[in-house]
Amino acid sequence: MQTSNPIVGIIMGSDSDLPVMQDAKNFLDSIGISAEVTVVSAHRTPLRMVDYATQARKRGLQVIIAGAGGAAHLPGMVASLTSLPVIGVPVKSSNSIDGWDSVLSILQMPNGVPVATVALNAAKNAGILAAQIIGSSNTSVAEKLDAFKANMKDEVLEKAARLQAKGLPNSFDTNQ
Ligand code: RP5
Repeated sequence: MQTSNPIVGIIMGSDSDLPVMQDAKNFLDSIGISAEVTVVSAHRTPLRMVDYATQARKRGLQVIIAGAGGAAHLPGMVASLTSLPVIGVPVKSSNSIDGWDSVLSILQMPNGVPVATVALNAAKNAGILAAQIIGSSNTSVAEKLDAFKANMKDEVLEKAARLQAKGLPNSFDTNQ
């Protein structure tokens, strides 16, 4: 399927990362941000990685979300090749020891080459953060993010009300 004028690039080291990375695409779809999705491997296709990162800005991308597992060098290497913001998603993959390897490979970048690293497998947060970056200069996206946050607040208040309805003590809400 062709995505018209994608402004977010979602890349991952292998198609085995897709079950995690799909959450980023789903969130961006839900607020109407066009995103493309493909496989780019730092180790298996290094020249494709260089091409993707160096062409990203002129192709119209504004943010790159990169997910990988194990020796997860894709986000950091892409960040070294572009001045676009790069959000890294550590994936607990078949070649991960316990997930810490993926987290630390993406998190511990040297000064000068930041990667905004989300939690293990937290691709939805990567999608939200990408939208927030775009929303900093796009009012329509910002309004959708405000609605998303307001909805989260309502959900939490409903959860609190459900606990209270079970008779659990909650003097905080009772006394508001
Ligand atoms: C990493 O190796 C990929 O990002 C993936 O998380 C992991 C396993 O890849 P496959 O062996 O499933 O292709 O580079």
